[in-house]
Amino acid sequence: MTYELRKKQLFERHEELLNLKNEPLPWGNGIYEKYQLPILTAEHTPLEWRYDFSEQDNPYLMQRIMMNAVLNAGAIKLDSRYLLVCRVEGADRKSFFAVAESPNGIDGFRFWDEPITIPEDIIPATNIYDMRVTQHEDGWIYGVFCAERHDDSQPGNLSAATATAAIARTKDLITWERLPDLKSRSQQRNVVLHPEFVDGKYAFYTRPQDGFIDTGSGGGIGWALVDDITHAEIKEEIIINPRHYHTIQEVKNGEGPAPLKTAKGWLHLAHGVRGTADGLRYVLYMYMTALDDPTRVIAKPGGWFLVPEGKEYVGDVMNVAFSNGWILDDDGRVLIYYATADTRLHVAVSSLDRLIDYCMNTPEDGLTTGASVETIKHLIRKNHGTLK
Ligand code: M1P
Repeated sequence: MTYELRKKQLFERHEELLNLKNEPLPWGNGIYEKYQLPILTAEHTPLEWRYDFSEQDNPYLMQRIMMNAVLNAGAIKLDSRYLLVCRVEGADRKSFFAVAESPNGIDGFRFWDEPITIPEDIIPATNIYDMRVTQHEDGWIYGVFCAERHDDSQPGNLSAATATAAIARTKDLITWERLPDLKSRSQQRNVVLHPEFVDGKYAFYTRPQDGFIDTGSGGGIGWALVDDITHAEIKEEIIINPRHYHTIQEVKNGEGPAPLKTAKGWLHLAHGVRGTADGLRYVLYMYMTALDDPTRVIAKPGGWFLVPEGKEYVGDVMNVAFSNGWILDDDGRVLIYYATADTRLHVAVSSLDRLIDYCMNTPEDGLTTGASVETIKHLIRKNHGTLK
């Protein structure tokens, strides 16, 4: 096959992939609909990012730069455009951010021509990932993400790393202004900016952790107020959504996207992690907090909300569902963007009404088998009309 013919076929196949229609899967759980196809994978990244299309320089038409995964995306609807700030991971294990745009939020996602350039902080990061995008009432769009650096206090340990919450802001997702990293006594990952001022201050959902992986004494999802976002520093931090023994969030948890404001309260999506004989299991769960006090939990549906199923289970990091982006659409639909197995990105569609109903009416985790059995029996007797 000639170079030109192979190149033509490469573009045709890529175009076919980008144009695939995505259909909802039948027989969901009533809470949301998952879709048949992932919305973005490494194969969706532009061919120009991967191939050198000079026949002279690349006569074998090899991929010069390979892509490994597209995952954990921040999300925003801007001027009727559904935009995802994706974490793209190259074959070299470095993650970077790139915007993918779709006309409907469900399919037809295409990456913008070039990845985002995020300016460095004073100490450059080795890796950056998992941006939460917050359209703040101060007029800026903020991206809060994890900046990972080698932990130089352990020079003999090549795997020792630190996690810090990094902050950048933009008006158009093209040009980004980097602000200094969030100062905190502990390491931080999964930090999210609340969209409104609280007591005139910027408010962050935090996730204090003792080490790069272990949350250790970090008790769960935290909350901190910050006076000046251009020199953000956590002085006081409280835990608003704690971890708990023998739950889906026993080992760790973390806020997902910025919460959605509803008439009934702030709607939160988060991930919970538990240990298994086969490693960690990451699932999504929800909770709600009061409108007048976003630190006060008012609804705590028990158990997981969304887990990796079927093919979703398999990939680079098995048994992981993770979300840091959702869009509340004008018609009340909620588009939940979630990644599975740290490999690919999907959408699940619900609505504000359904998610509020789910949060308000799903029984809480009673924290023991006995309590769970009573909860199930209550439902059975209600259905049988034998409730006393
Ligand atoms: O591998 C699963 C996830 O692990 C981390 O999340 P957490 O900090 O809660 O353990 C993150 O690195 C995330 O990107 C990843 O998907």
